[in-house]
Amino acid sequence: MTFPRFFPRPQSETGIWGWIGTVDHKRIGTLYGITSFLWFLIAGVEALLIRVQLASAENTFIGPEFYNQLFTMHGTTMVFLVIMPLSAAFFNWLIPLQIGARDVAFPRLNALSYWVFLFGSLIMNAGWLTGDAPNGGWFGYAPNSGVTFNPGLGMTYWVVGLNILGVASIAAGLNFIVTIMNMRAPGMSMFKMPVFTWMTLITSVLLVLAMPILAVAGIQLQTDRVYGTHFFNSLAGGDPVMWQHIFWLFGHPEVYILILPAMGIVSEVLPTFSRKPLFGYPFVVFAGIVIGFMGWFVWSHHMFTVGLGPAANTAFAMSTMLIAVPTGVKIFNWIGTLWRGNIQLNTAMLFSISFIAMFTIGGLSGVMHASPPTDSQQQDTYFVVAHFHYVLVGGALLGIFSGIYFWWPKFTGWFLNEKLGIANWALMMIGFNLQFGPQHWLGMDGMPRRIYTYAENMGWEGSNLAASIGGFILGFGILLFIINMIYSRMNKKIAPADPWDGRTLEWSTSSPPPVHDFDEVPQVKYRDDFWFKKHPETISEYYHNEHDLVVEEDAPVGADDAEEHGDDHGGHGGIHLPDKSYYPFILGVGIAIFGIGFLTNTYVIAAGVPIFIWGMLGWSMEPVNDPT
Ligand code: HEM
Ligand SMILES: [Cu+2]
Repeated sequence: MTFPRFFPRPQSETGIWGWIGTVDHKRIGTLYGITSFLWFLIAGVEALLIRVQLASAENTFIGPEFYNQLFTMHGTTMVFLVIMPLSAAFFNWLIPLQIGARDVAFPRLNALSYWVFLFGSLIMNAGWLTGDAPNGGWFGYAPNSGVTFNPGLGMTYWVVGLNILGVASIAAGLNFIVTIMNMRAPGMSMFKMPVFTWMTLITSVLLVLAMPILAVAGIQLQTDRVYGTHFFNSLAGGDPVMWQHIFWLFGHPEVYILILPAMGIVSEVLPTFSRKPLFGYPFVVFAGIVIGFMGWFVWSHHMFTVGLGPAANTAFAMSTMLIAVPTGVKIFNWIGTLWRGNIQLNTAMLFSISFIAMFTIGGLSGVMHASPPTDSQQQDTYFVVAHFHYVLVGGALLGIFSGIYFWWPKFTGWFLNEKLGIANWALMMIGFNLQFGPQHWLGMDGMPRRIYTYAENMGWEGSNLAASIGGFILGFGILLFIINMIYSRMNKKIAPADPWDGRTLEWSTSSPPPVHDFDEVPQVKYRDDFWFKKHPETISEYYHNEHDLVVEEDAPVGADDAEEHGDDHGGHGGIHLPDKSYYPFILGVGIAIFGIGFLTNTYVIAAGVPIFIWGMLGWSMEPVNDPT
């Protein structure tokens, strides 16, 4: 059975329609990267506006209304539209390349994830255009986020956008789980996978389990706001504290969704530029799994001051302190990797080493507020702001920048400039520490979060001014990165396939890789297979155990094995590649219109439905490859 086609299937590689119809994981990765970088700049400007306002006491540059919108959208954007999709850009680009596959398991679903992410992000930000941007904080606490205290469309943009973004994340998570489980090159057993692939797998499992929880809270809030239900209204028998439980039950696994990809990145960069394998690979992997598991049992450390009682607080304090153990294990393994390594300090490496240091500071302040009495002093102060910026900027973002400098030559075929890179790194590090270091003291001194100004006699001006100057230095660091991209593109220094003497399979194919990634499906024998094949003399040094050398019999066979399929649809001589498709885009448009309906009226919801069904039916009846 076929579904009538209203226009021909996309063929062209280039032009706007080539991008809209693409199902190539590398191009989708690029789309994710560009889109989230643009959101990064917008959220950065929001942050700088906040810093201008707080630079001096009793400043009147920004009023309280606008200030609420700024910190809400800064946080929401950085979490959902920057760190998560930048990580997704790396998943997309790297996972098939690292496991020796030709694409992800479900290429069209992958395209759908991107389009849904794009539309969700636009809906969430649409409030800026109507002057009605979301203003209830990135955690959207009830009852502040309900219509009673927050009329207007602001938080409706937020919750509708969030619900749509959740669809993208769940689809992407499923896609990468299936890809990693089923599409690894022959010989690549689980414990021969690169660590970045492992961390992507764990992150994907967390996404699939955590995003539906957020969706529960999100749908409840959405119906509260749009249809007048009372999930979080205590007067009508609802419960505002329930929002906090559901949100943080999602929210804490979410922080690991944000950090695990960066941990995967530094676990690739550090060994490469220390010229030795990752120290304690199984420990790093198991620590990741343990973090992914224990992350589910700590959520109420965000609620120590809610009044859940001593039993609950004790339990969550213990679980929170425990989760620092696997985190510490990883830190020791990274340091162990550097130990006696033949260290090459380039931009990627500097970012990775800084990641270890900054993330450790953030982890330590985390353990401090793992103690409820301590936290009762720190909760809702700038101390917590300092904590999560050390883990998110000092951790996740530095890791991502390390990855950008490391894999840029692979993605583009040319290098980023090293001198500009090091200046970029130095400015970011100085600015970052100047901005967030003093916030520890401000928090200890009692400065609350989310206040738009403070009195002169509080003694907070010096630290706030320092933080604001730091913010601008950090901003200049980012500006240098942009200059670096432009400069390096204009003065192209061409990159070979394997510029860093890399360890994993992505370095075995050309830079940038061909559409079909690998001319021949790689055969894997070792962990860090590519490196050991280049340096066979080092094998005996690291593989003492005969068993490690045996290729496992039941190792999965690449699903795209050319000989098995032997078809020629992609035109690459026996290499199987899926054809392009418009349906993911159409389905994405349907979902977006459906969502916009909740912000406008029921007719718009109804208008979204047929487009949605059209996309779904067309997609399901469209063969992966048209018969030629
Ligand atoms: C050693 C591991 C960690 C521990 C023990 C820890 C502990 C905590 C605790 C107890 C809080 C609540 C503080 C309060 O509101 O009073 C908190 C807040 C927070 N943590 Fe961590 N944390 C750790 C690692 C991380 C990581 C890796 C991330 C993200 C990458 C992260 C992100 C956050 C965020 C975003 C908040 C604030 C949420 C908000 O109120 O807006 N933490 N952390
Ligand atoms: Cu937490």
